Amino acid sequence: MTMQTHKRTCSLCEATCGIEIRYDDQTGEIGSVKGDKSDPFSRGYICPKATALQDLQNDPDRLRRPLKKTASGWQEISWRQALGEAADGLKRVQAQHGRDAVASYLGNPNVHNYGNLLFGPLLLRALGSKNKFSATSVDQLPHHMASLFMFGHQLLIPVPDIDRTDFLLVLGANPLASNGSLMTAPDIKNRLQAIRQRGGRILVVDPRRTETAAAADEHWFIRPGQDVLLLLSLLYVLTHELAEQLPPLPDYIDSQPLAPLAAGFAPEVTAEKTGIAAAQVRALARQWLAADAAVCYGRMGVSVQEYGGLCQWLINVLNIVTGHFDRAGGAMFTTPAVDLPAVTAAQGGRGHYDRYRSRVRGLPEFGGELPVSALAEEILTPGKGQVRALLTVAGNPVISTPNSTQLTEALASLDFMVAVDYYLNETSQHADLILPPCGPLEKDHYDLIFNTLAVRNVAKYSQPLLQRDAGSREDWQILLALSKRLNRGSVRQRLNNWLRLTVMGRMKPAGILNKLLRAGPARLDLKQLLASPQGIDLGPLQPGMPGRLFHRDKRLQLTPAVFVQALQQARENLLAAPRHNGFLLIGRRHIRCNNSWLHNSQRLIKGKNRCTLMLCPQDAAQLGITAGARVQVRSRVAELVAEAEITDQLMPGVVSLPHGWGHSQPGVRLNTARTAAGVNTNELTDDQRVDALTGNAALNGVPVELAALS
Ligand SMILES: Nc1nc2c(c(=O)[nH]1)N[C@H]1C(S)=C(S)[C@@H](COP(=O)(O)OP(=O)(O)OC[C@H]3O[C@@H](n4cnc5c(=O)[nH]c(N)nc54)[C@H](O)[C@@H]3O)O[C@H]1N2
Ligand SMILES: Nc1nc2c(c(=O)[nH]1)N[C@H]1C(S)=C(S)[C@@H](COP(=O)(O)OP(=O)(O)OC[C@H]3O[C@@H](n4cnc5c(=O)[nH]c(N)nc54)[C@H](O)[C@@H]3O)O[C@H]1N2
Ligand code: SF4
Ligand SMILES: [Mo]
Repeated sequence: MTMQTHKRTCSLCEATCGIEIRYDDQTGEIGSVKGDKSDPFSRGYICPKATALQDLQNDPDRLRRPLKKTASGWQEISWRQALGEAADGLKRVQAQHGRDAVASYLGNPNVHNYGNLLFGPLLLRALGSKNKFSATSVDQLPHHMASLFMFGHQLLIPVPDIDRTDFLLVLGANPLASNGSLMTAPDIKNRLQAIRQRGGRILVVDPRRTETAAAADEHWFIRPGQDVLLLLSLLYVLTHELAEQLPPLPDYIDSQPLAPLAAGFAPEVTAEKTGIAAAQVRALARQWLAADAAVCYGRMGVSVQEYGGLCQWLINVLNIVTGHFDRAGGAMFTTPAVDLPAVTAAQGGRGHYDRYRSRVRGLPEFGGELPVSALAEEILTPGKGQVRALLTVAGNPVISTPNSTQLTEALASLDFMVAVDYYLNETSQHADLILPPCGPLEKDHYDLIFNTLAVRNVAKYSQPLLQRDAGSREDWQILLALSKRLNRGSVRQRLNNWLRLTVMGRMKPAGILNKLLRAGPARLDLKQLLASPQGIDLGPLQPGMPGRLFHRDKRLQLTPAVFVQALQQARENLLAAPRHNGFLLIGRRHIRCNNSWLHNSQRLIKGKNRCTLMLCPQDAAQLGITAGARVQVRSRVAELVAEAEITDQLMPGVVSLPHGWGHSQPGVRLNTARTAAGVNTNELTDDQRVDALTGNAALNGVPVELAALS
């Protein structure tokens, strides 16, 4: 036996840390997973999840062969049978009820899997259904919308240049738990500390004093869902009181006057609703203007709430009008080795909005997808165009999308369902067929998406560590095989499609990647990446305006009509007196969890219960709730019982439950009692609460009532 070292990127979250795996080259057994000090980006940092990659690889519950649901339970079947029956079932439903009768849902791990990113669109095209859904609409949809209208491409998302900023304003993000999002920045803790060490400042605005808030210079509580008012009040002060200090707008920017947009939102007006005093807002506006390099960054807390679209637009506006955009230390764009915005633009994929709407509720399409909050009603509401079958790829919407009970009911009513997933879990248990891809260490890896969102330009390719066993498939092979079987149209179209699919299949993801790298701005190729398995540093982010814009006229739209209109429509509501006097529920993440699917790892799940309902001491005292007590939590759509954790991290009137839990359902094949602990907070979240502009789910700020149980 000889122990060898394998370098790769951890693909579990957005931070893209370099890892070094020691393994036995005879048996493939893994000895250790450590941070790779030679990775130029992550410099040896890893979080506890990386070591769980081996648990995922070795997990006896991870499916190795396709499963078919039969009257006598799940049966392992061959790939040939599974792929044939999956395609036939989808075709049958479409033949009977039309193309839109088959819906698809793509989950978060697709963006960590470049094979899926390259081959997934082919399968969706083969299905040809308008009912496409994904985790985007419980996540970053508002960022895409702001980028599309302001910069001309849904994927051209500005990244906070945290390595060079002096002032970081964080709204609704907790990178110390999440390791950063739409800001790929491994070892975020040290990167944040470095801001303070060079004399800079971090201010966190969050209804909870999070791990990130505790490590910042300052933390302000804000009432959930009121960030839009904070941003408008900042804009008010900047445009009404400090206008003469604002730098002139660069001449590539089109804007209508900003002062009238912010009129009426003086900090005195917004203070009552946000809970942030007028004097604080004024001081912040002044300090912001005075800072050499400042950047405002907002994530899940401001994206998945009722005004997520307006928030992400206003964050961009704030950065741009104060001159903290497209320059070191501000909000900047990447120039990744595979220039994903450019590649997708060339294929007509800059994005679009509201070309059609969902059948039942009329929610707008974005980029060819409908908001997933509408999925259950599209299945449950009879009529022409009703969804009768579903394909999920790397997604667990039962746990991850709002009103889980309704979605469970909907999935149980489907005529046919296929899940491409590792696990027999809360979602895939409803499938007729489960098609499991190979393990995470049995495939190659390149970050197409996260290099586009990284705080430095870097490139790194990882080869498979372990050989796939002969009977397993990679995700992209499953998607390709299904696409080929679903191929249809005229003879000529079928032939063309078949040729294209065959050529792409022969190239494999790595061959396509090689082409994309060579066409990219750094003119790299796979050979160079293979020679540097620790990764290649391509330097800090570079200014690129206006050339980087994707609007054909190379102009930046600061005040796109859709946002201005949405603001006008929301104005009355925003300025109305607060209506809800009860509690508001928000979410949270923990460093040892990853959405819904790493709870089977013993090393991650051990320790005390993490799925607690956090509330502050005053609220607990008022309701007679003691630490560890069982609390009934009721929303419009459901009620559940959770264990109380009393902590002054929470502001009064706000309670927090993490998402991703609730694995105790009978049909699920996940092994331990610990895994089964916890409740599913998305039973409480409401499919009817969406951001009216984007259709994104409003998972934060859900009105709930609490009662102590004896
Ligand atoms: N209340 C509340 N709800 C939330 C959130 C919140 O903050 N609060 N966060 C939201 C966010 S940001 C997101 S991204 C979504 C996530 O929503 P989803 O993506 O639907 O859920 P995940 O838990 O990530 O489930 C991933 C699934 O993919 C499988 N899987 C993992 N890796 C692979 C792979 O390589 N190939 C295949 N085929 N399958 C794989 C797993 O077994 C699991 O079933 O949840 C959202 N839901
Ligand atoms: N360990 C771990 N890491 C992860 C994940 C995971 O599940 N576990 N998931 C990954 C995924 S898919 C994503 S998208 C990212 C998300 O990355 P983040 O956005 O950094 O993650 P969250 O912890 O959800 O942070 C949201 C913060 O918003 C706050 N908040 C809630 N409501 C409001 C509000 O109305 N206003 C304001 N200002 N704040 C509010 C919450 O208290 C919370 O601190 O994390 C990724 N990384
Ligand atoms: S932060 Fe943790 S889970 Fe995320 S990439 Fe790094 S090691 Fe992996
Ligand atoms: Mo996410």
